[in-house]
Amino acid sequence: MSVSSPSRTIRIGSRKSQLALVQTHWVQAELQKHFPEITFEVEAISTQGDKILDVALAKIGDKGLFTKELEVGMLSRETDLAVHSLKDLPTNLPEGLMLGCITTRVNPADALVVNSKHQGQSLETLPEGAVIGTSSLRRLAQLRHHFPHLAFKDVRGNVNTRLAKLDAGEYDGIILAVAGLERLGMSDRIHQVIPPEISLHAVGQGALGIECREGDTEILEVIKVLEDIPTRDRTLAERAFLRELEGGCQVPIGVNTSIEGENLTLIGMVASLDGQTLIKDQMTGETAAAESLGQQLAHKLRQQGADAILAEIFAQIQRQ
Ligand code: DPM
Repeated sequence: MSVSSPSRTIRIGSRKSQLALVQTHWVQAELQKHFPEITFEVEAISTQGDKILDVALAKIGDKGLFTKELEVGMLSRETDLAVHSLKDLPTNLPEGLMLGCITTRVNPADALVVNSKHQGQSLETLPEGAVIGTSSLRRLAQLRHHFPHLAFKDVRGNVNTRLAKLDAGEYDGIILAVAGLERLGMSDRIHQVIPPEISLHAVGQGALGIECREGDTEILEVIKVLEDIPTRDRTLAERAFLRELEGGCQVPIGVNTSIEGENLTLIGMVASLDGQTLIKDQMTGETAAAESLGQQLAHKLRQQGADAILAEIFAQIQRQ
């Protein structure tokens, strides 16, 4: 059936969390604007990551925890595409599926949200032993490196659950992505936007990735209208860097990218969980060779000891 066929329905798979649904409904509305003759339907699907809430994310460690059920839906043709936070989409996709489109990135930084008793404080000024909630090894390692006076505790659940735990006093502060809070209309909870000098963001953070069946030219033609080329170049470099370091979604690897004219600069870091060792470097190259730039930076960090850090972390997680 052609794109212009009047009876065409395209089905979009989404996770059930509020944030996932906000993101998917945005994609649905944008596509609907471009293709008024097509019907776009959203199918909300529970993923493993939404169900297992009592085990630390790093321990589960499974790549694709938040994406697998959505992928099965596409392969069985119940859905035609899936909308993901790009940072939750593994760098290697199952056979038969592809990353068909990357949308415009919003602010990719991390944010500190504090319990009301700490209004006026920042990461620097929070008292000794203040408890910061995060399940991200990347955030943990970088914040430990810069703020050894703080204590860290795992926090799980969706954004609303985490905020409720913070407000109930279980934590003095929690770290969340600026992008998620903004999309949920909760920008007022952002207490401090953490600069890249302190916390390099996760690969793909702040962008959406639309996954579809490989070679599904009809769907590719539709979703292409949402593609943002600078974001695509930046995140392809970031994803190549992560892929080359063999990192799953739960490793202390952070990045930052910027584009100036034809040039793309990629900053990358790998840190040990105690924050003691932090390897960070950067490279600049042509945007046209974004993926190769990511691979080269990964090799550069390897030469500086990144492999040993990642091997040690993997062993530590297995022992837990
Ligand atoms: C991934 C991580 C986290 C999510 C790890 C990381 C955060 C887990 C945590 C790969 N996925 O960032 O180092 O802090 O406990 C996630 C969020 C968003 C997408 C929430 C968040 C929203 C931002 C976006 C969970 N996935 O990071 O606060 O769409 O980029």
